[in-house]
Amino acid sequence: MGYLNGQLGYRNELLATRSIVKKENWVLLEPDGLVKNAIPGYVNCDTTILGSPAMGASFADYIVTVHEGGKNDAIGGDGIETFLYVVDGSVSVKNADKEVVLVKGGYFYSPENLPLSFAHSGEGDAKLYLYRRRYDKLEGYAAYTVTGNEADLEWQEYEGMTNCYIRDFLPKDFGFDMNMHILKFHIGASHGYIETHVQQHGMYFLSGKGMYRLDDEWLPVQKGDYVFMDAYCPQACYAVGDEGIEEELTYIYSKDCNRDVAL
Ligand code: UGY
Ligand code: MN
Repeated sequence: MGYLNGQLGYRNELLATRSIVKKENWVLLEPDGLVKNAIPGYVNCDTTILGSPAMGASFADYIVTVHEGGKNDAIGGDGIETFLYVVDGSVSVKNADKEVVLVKGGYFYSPENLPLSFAHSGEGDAKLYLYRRRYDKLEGYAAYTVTGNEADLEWQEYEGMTNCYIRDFLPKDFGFDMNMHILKFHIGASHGYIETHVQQHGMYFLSGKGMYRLDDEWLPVQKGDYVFMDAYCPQACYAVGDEGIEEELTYIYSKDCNRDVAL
């Protein structure tokens, strides 16, 4: 079953997809073709696993549609850190430290020793982007619960360019072994150079359209797509579209940080 479009049965067109999987290099997943994964603990939720170790990622990423009465009472803990971002709708979220109601743009980071739970709230379905990863401990430092709404985070000019901006979700603190960010490109904006770095990314496109360079290919991407980039995958993009009509290109992405190479 095509999960996000709910389409069943034959289609009029020839079978086709924009999804491409190059394990241990990069992966592009378009929404059409994603399936529901039955995962213990999720009640009244449609859950799709996007990034995972099966493609080379050190983390797992999910899109979760939370229906009325939907919940999960325990995600993470036991060495697994969790980051939850509300793409749409509303959920209540808590761990042993904090309890909040999050709306669109809301986020919650729960450290490796604290399982997190969420439950549907408000009207209509909620849509969550969820990240889990085994925490990389560092002697003398610890991560802690962080929550808020991205609308309250400052947009910073991105690497000296005046038409692209970044928001960082987690504090600059060696207690954190990863961070989540949102990048926003006005139409026509781009990265200043093709990045090549050791960190991996899982990336979910929130709005707009772009041409993304992944290794040695340029690929069209748009709202609803998911991209995984493995270590050292060359990467950059241009935001495209008709100014005034199209939305800016924005995506939320994870990046590991603050640790030396394990040898
Ligand atoms: O932070 C980053 O590495 C980010 N600029 N990468 C990316 O957008 N592909
Ligand atoms: Mn990057």
